[in-house]
Amino acid sequence: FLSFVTSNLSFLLVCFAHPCPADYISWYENCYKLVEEPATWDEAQTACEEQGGNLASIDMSYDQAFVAGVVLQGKADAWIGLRRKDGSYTWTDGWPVFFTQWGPGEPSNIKDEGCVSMHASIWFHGTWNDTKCDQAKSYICKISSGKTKQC
Ligand SMILES: [Ca+2]
Repeated sequence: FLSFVTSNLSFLLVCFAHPCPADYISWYENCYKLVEEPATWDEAQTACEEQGGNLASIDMSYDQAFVAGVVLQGKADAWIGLRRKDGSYTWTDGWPVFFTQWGPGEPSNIKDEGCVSMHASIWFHGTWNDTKCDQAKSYICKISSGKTKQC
């Protein structure tokens, strides 16, 4: 019985102390991770779902600054969870599209360019571009706290 209590106690302590999975970065209520292994937008969304999350939604300007600056760090253009369907954009996690950070001239809304990536280049400051979904890119997963698998 004592070992049962002890093991469950340590489980709880781990969850309170580290609300995000090990390789995720904690930011307010959410956990973010840059995956540098290139994938198509669909593959990336599936991979994020398998970890209990979605491709990252960007809900507000300070989330944008954090994701562009701390998570992406100018490493490579990366998919986020925004996609155009039937002419309008939706986040894969169902969050309403209140905030956007399109780059100059974006979204270009060219046919077949319905998936959105964040620019890594410092010249674009993490702004967004709608581009072809079947391109292989790095991607950013997001898990909302309380939805992590281990806790
Ligand atoms: Ca574009």
